[in-house]
Amino acid sequence: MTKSALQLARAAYQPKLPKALKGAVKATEGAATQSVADQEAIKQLFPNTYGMPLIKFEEAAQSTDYPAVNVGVILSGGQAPGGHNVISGIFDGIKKLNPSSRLYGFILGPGGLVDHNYMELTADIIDEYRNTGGFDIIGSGRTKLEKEEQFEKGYEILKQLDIKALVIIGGDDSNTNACVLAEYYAAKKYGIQVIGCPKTIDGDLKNEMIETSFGFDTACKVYSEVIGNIQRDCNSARKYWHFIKLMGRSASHIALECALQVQPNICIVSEEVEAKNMSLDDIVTYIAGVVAARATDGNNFGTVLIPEGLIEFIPAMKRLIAELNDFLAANAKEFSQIKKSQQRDYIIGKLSAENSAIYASLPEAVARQLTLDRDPHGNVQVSLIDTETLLAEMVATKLAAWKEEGKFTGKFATQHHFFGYEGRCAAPSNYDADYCYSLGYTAAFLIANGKTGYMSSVRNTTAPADQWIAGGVPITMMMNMERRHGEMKPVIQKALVKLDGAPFRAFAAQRDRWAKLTDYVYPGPIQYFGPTEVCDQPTKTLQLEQA
Ligand code: FBP
Repeated sequence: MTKSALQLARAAYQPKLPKALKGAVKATEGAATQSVADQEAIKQLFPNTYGMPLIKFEEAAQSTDYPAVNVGVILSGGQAPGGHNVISGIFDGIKKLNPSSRLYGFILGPGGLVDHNYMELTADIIDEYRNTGGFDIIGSGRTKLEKEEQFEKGYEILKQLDIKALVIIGGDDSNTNACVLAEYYAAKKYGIQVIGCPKTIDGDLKNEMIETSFGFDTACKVYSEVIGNIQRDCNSARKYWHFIKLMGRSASHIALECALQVQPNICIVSEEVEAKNMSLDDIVTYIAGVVAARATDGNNFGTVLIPEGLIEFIPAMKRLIAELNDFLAANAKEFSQIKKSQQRDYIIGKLSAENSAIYASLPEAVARQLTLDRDPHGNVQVSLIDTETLLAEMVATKLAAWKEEGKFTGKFATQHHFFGYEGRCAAPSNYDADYCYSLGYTAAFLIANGKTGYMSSVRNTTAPADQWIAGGVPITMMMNMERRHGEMKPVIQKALVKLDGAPFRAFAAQRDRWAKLTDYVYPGPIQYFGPTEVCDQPTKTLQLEQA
């Protein structure tokens, strides 16, 4: 494999570890835990893994002898910077505990376990991937591990390879499934431990015990670099409004973090839109108002950050999408026989009066996206909707009307961007490189201590790595019951942006100033070598939350 100069230098980087994991380690147990809600229901569904104590690793006076263990690892869902370091942390951790331990990777996600598609990860292979971005060491996939026959197929290969523990690196859904698998293997007394690791650039897998999901730090820094560059371009040419959509699925953490880093003129936060019951027109009016106000100062340029999931948080759009989902599911055949050119009118004629009016007001392309693109569960794939174009077009229409009325005298030319895939496989920042390696190393210790149904946890990460606190959190502790596909299911509670949280409050306190002034910040590219204040800063979100 040909390597860049940075890759070569970066391969030699030794990720930092919490002090407690460097020498001899002992596990201390806290009090019994409870799920965040629906305790009785969760307890009944997880009789073997409910109520377990929190685990904290501490320095021990003398080291323990551990038997060799074979461990399997799976990368699940969307890529996030640092996945390779989780794997190298697991590898180094199990080898430290017993050099005869072995690590197997299941190929292309949970499907690899079910289909018995695997490879042994030896020292040579691991060394090729240390501190690199991507999940390409074994690949990732989105197969859901949820059926008993999948668990049994998995058990066959785990038994054959004498694997005693499986680490699932994933987001909230994958870790929910890890917990269900841990419970299943415990109930069957198969002797296989299952440990989860918190991954997702979206930043929505976090709670009291999990400070952040890995990858959020690096991805936000990459997007902020590029937005910063765009803002400098924007402030140089002074002729475009840039509409920038940012990945993140439902939650607006990425958009909010980027806003805190770059100080754009506008950032929409989906959770606020929902809380204030805003309509699409309210959002458009707000943006147009800022554009018009800047125009009076002669500033016909600016930046607008838009979270990927916005559409689903606009209450009226949410109702429209829900009715469309039901209608199309029930009338799929009839709809498929309608000529493309007549589909829009057909839908307008079938929906309730309120939803029909909203649907009719949407631009042609967006209306089509809402009816055509469904995921395997029958839901609209919101990330495929060009919200940035939709908003820019609607703002242009509103400004044209205001111009007629003499309320807008400026110019309005737009550029559109969508940043998502650009950041998911970036070389992990020092924060993610260290955090991920520590998460993997912690997972090795959870395995050595016989734990199952736990998520690897590393906390206090705004302090120097030496002071980080490593341990394990029972996954059942993060669960509640939610309606999924018409049934109540136990799931890890998703963390959306809290409107009373410090990051949102910091943003809300400054946004009017950022709207009017041009006070852009240009973060520049991630730095891997250099002064610690340049290289090792955690996200603003984490700093504000932990302050
Ligand atoms: P995960 O939740 O699996 O980590 O995925 C994150 C994400 O990048 C979302 O931000 C985005 O909506 C989605 O994946 C895109 O999915 P895909 O990779 O299948 O295009």
